[in-house]
Amino acid sequence: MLIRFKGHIAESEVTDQVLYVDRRRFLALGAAGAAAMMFPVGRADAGALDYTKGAVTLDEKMTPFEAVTTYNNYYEFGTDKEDPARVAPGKLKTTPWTVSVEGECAKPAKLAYDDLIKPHQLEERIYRMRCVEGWSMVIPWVGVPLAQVLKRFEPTSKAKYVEFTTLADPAQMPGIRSRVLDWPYTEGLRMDEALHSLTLLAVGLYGQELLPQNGAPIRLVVPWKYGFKSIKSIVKIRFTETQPATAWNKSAPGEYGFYSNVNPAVDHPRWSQAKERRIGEFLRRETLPFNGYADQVAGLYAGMDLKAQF
Ligand SMILES: Nc1nc2c(c(=O)[nH]1)N[C@H]1C(S)=C(S)[C@@H](COP(=O)(O)O)O[C@H]1N2
Ligand SMILES: [Mo]
Repeated sequence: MLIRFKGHIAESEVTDQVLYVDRRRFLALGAAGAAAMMFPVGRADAGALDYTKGAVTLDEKMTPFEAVTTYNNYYEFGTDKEDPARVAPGKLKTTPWTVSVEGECAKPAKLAYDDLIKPHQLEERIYRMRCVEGWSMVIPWVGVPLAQVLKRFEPTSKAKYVEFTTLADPAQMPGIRSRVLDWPYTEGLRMDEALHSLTLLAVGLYGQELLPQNGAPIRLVVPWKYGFKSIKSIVKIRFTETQPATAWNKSAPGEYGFYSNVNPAVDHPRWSQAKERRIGEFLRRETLPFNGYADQVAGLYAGMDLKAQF
């Protein structure tokens, strides 16, 4: 049956693909064993990074590199999970890369990747990631806390939010011919969320530079929010006084709010959010409030009705 694609779909609709990834992981762990884990497909294409092991870690099994880099959402390269890994590496040109930092700040600037990132010490952060579709991964990101980067531009007292924008180049991104979203992909955070110590500007995973399908060369990682807040391949960061529009909220306002905190008590209108499937596992687990980061972030939302401000 051919159904019109409407955007995100429940994990239960894509189980075949999940199991496919799982089967490949199983094979990788068999005969090839440790070698496959240390040198999985794709690792040779990207550069090794200099980073320190961060203080933030997680006592959960990491999702294999193979799954993290082949089971992706990056609609600019197509809406199937395998499209980004198949299409993005040959199409997305990540050098040179410039990020424009603008809006309510004393020191707006357009900076090349090196000038934006190199002044900072990179660290590894192992985070649980939860997609709104109902699947999750554990990913060892490499990056710099976003707060450290933002402070260099001296946001003014009017800066209440930060808006992020992904590249939107039809020559590099065949997926933007489809009108599934209103391009460019944009996202936003409240200033206190952006400055929270868990919020990461990621440039790598598993110790090496991000591959195009994961949002090279610079993407956001906000582990207590649904995955779509973690915007990829950022070309613009803008400080704003008012709440910025976001791509998913514009496309389906009844399904995706501005906050999008992981919340098992608030169902998506088309499916439950109570459980999730960790990629590589068969049984679903309970989804945790704020994706398990409630101790660190719940205070940001004190006094808010999280059912109304979903
Ligand atoms: N520009 C852009 N960023 C994006 C997306 C996208 O389609 N375009 N998909 C989001 C969604 S739905 C998820 S779950 C995560 C997936 O990140 P990963 O593929 O690196 O795991 O990226 C997010 N960032
Ligand atoms: Mo997602």
